[in-house]
Formats: sequence, structure tokens, C-alpha cells
Amino acid sequence: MNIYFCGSIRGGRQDVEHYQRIVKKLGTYGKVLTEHVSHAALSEKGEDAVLDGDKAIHDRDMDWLTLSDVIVAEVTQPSLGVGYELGRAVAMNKRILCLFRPSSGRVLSAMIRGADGGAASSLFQVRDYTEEEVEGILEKYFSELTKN
Ligand code: 6IA
Repeated sequence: MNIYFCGSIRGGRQDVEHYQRIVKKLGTYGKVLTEHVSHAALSEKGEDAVLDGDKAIHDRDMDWLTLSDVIVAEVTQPSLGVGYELGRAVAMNKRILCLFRPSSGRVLSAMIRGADGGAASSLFQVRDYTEEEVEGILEKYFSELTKN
């Protein structure tokens, strides 16, 4: 199974430890195409180089999005790139799980919260979580997925 993980990069790297925890768990279900999003060395400033430029990043990520079977996005830290990826993924009829931590004090965008289909079988699902719950939420989600 190809898994596309979305997390903020230029939107701010405050949540990178949460991304690492999620990506580690996702790796038990399949190949995480965008594992680099969880790398602590990847900074929002871009000093670790954009060798081929932003167009190459965009085009490669869109290719990976097309190849992916499921998209998991950590959406607590707002990110234009993550919002864009989610919109493109919806247009491709992909299966999407968004994870949000209310303990951050933020309120999730209505365009993400409101996209939740409302059923366990919906293509677009949003789950609120606390740090300790994340593995359990992913276990449940992926076990439902492999049942269908
Ligand atoms: O707007 P953001 O940068 O927060 O968007 C983050 C999302 O866009 C992530 O989910 C990634 O999949 C994608 N993305 C944004 N920038 C990159 C990138 N390099 N490499 C791969 N995916 C990216 C940018 C590195 C740069 C800061 C040096």
C-alpha cells in the first residue's frame, strides 16, 4: 500500500515530532512515499536546499499523490501546501484521513472539518486526537480499510 503523508513544512515545523510518530506507525502498513516530511533536518526556511526548485517538488509530489492508495494528513499546524494536497487528493477521489490535535488550542479550518463525510466508510475523514491516541486511531482506520 502506498501512503502519502502530509505535514506542514513552510507553514512551520513545530509539530515535526508528531509527524515522526505518525510516519513510524504508517510504515507498518505500507510504503510512506513522503517520509521526508517527518525529517527533523528539513526546515521551513529551505536552507537544506531546493536543488531542482519548487516546480520539481510540486510535480514529484503530485506524481506521488496520484500513486498513493491513502493520504494521511496531520492538519494541526496550518499549511497552504497541505491544504492544496488535500484538495487535489479529493479531486482524485482518494481516501483521506486528517488528524487534528484540539489540545493545540487551534480551531481546524471549516474546509477540512466540513469535508468529513460523516461515516466510517467515508473517503474523507477527520479525527481529533491526543498524542497517546494516535497509534490506536491509525490501527482502527487501517484495519477498517483492509476489511473493505
Ligand atoms: O506549504 P507547506 O510547505 O507547509 O506544504 C507542506 C506540504 O507540501 C507537505 O505535505 C509536502 O508533501 C509538500 N511539500 C512542501 N515542500 C516540500 C518539499 N520541500 N519537499 C517535499 N514536499 C514538500 C521543500 C523543502 C524546502 C523547505 C527546502
